[in-house]
Order: sequence, then C-alpha cells, then structure tokens
Amino acid sequence: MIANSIRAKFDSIKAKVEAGQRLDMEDGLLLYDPAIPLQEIGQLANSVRERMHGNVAYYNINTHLNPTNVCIYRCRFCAFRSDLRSPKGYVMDEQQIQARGQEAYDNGCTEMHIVGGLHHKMPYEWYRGILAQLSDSFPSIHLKAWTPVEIGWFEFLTKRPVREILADLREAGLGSLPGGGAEIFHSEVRDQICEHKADAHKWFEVHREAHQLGIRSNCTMLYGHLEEAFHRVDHLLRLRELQDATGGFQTFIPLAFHPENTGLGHIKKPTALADLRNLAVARLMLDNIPHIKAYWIMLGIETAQVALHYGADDIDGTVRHELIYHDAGATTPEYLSVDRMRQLIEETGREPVERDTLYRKIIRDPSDYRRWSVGESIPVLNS
Ligand code: V47
Repeated sequence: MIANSIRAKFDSIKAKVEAGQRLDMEDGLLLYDPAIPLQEIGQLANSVRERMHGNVAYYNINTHLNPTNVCIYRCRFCAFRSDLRSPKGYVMDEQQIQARGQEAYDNGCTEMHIVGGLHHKMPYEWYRGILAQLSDSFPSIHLKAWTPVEIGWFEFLTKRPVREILADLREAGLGSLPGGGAEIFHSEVRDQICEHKADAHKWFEVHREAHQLGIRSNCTMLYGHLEEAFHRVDHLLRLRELQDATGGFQTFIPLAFHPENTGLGHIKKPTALADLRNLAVARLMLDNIPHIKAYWIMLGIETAQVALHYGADDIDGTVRHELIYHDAGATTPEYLSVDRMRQLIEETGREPVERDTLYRKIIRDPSDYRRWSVGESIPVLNS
C-alpha cells in the first residue's frame, strides 16, 4: 500500500507529465522512492516514449575500437584500464586499426565507437591519426570518438583550446562524441570514484563547445556505486540544462555499474528493477533529449527488451569488440547478428528501425547489405 501523501505526490507528477510539464528535483527524488511501484513509473515513462516515438525501436550496426587500454588514471570503477608496464597493456598499431576498419566495413557497420585510455607516451597526433586513417580508408563509417576525458587530455598535451581541438578532430574525421566520462557529476561522488580526471565543468565545456560547432553528442550516467538518488537527479538536471541551451544531445544512456575486477568490487551489481527504474526516471526527467538507450551489452538482453516498454526507444547496436563491460564481468554475448537484433525487438511488439549515429533511417541495398543509403532524419513525434 502506498501512503496517501506519496500517492498524492505521484498523482501530481502524472498530471504534470500528461500536461507536458517539466519535472523538478523533488519529483525526481519521489520517482526514485521505492514506495512508488516500478510498474507505475514504467507505465508513465512508456506513455512519454510512445508519444515521442510511437511503436518504433531503433538499433544500429556498429563496432567498438579501443586503441589502447593504457591509462594514466585509475578510476575506481574501471576494469578496462592498464598500467603502462603491465602485461595486460596494449597499444594498437596502424595495421590492427586498418583491420578493424575493414572488418567493420565488411560487416556493414555504419558506426565505429572509439574510446580508450590516456596513454602516458602517445602524442595527440596518434589519437588524431586514428580518425584520419579510418576516415580516409572507410569514409562511409561514422566515427563516434573520444570523450571529454580524452579531449581534456589533448588540451593538456597540445596546449590548444577545446574548440580548436574539436575542429581539428572533425577535420580528421570525427563525426560525433560518445556519452562516456560523465559518471556522476556531483563532486561528493566524483571525488571518490575518479577525483583526478575531467570534472563536471570540463565535461560540460567539451559538450557545449561540440554542440556549438554543430557536432552532436550523447550523454550517460554511471549508477549503482556510491551515489544516492539526489546525485542521480542532480546529474539528470545538469544534462537537461545544457540541452536547453544547445539542443546537441541525441541520446541518454544510463550505465549500470559492473563491479568485477574494479576497485569497487565489494559493491553488488544493480538489479534489473533498478536498471528499469533508472531508464524510466531518465525518460521522465529528460523531456528535451530525444532518445533513451537501453544498452543491451550492459543490461543483458532480456532487461533491454523489457526496457523498450519502460521508456527506452533504442537498444544500441550489433556491437563487436566491447571491452569496458566485458572486462568488468558482463556476460552478454560479444555481438548480435542483425537478424537476432531485429527479432529481439519484434518479440517485444516493437517495430525495429535501423538508424545511423545521427538518427537518420538507413536503407540497405537488398542485394548487398554492405551498401546502404541514408534516409531522412527520424522525427520525434511529440515531446
Ligand atoms: O564512461 C566504465 C562506464 C563508460 C564501468 O555514447 C563502466 O552511444 C559500468 O560511455 N561498470 C563508457 N560502467 C561507455 C559509454 C557508452 C556505452 C554505450 C554507448 C555509448 C554512446 C556510450 O562506461 C564510461 C563509464 O561511465 N564504465 N567502467 C564498469 N565497471
């Protein structure tokens, strides 16, 4: 039984959502209150999701590339990183990167998601060169690359301003920025999990500059570690504020903490119920970000399927070579075939639509799936 006072507050949130009004910090905290049944929040988030996207669920054909795992930082939540001299450490050479690009092309990928460590010895030109090499050889593949953590490192290496670096990377082939490095913005938590790396101010500066240059980006939130509901709502409100100013975010991806092999290994992985609540709360709070992604690699396939009825409209891509989650104990497959991806979406009653990174419809040549054309931008129906 929900207490009458909580029921009344939830009813007022429902009324606001139905009227298209914005939710505030107090509303967000209530949505995270376990007294409100998940199903009710899910239903409300689903109504917004269907208002915006109808019955469609998006996916793309993509691959990951992590050119090095060697990193100067030691974020407590990260199982992927390596010390410079550790046997685990690697740095890819040009041939390996070329082979990855070729594999992506041969598999009909429209996107490469490129992130990695901040290597002690590799210069800015090495990072830039990866984009230049791939975009010269495979110009049809969109390069979604480098987070504000890397861009901040490039700023340190080159002593050039963020805007100039972004413009230079775009010239080399950068298409958009992925959502990583956001973790939890609030310093009460950030200082405990990654106090050394790009702070919230730098993260927002990079995305703001990118948006002002016309470079689109994604955003994330890492939950299920040391943060509390207040820090999560604060995080969402900060993202919403930048989006009001620039409109450059495309997708929000809540990321569940995976504890294995990390400095926070004593913490339990969030439950599927917590995952679904985070997706639903995000859909309700982020009224100005068009897409909410249920990243199947991180959620598991079944939860990602359910998520398509809890606020999410996208389940990311076919994915290959994902390391960040698999190093931290994810047991999801390494990749999904396109047929399987479409089937998983259809099983939920949704209609699968292939998109590119910028949410334009992809039209495949039926005689050769590696050939495609880009259709129109997919409209958000009614936010
Ligand atoms: O920034 C690192 C997180 C992020 C762990 O833009 C961890 O489309 C859980 O940003 N457990 C990188 N999370 C992944 C990312 C992403 C993923 C999918 C799509 C997009 C997109 C972006 O992963 C990091 C960090 O927040 N992370 N280690 C871990 N042990």
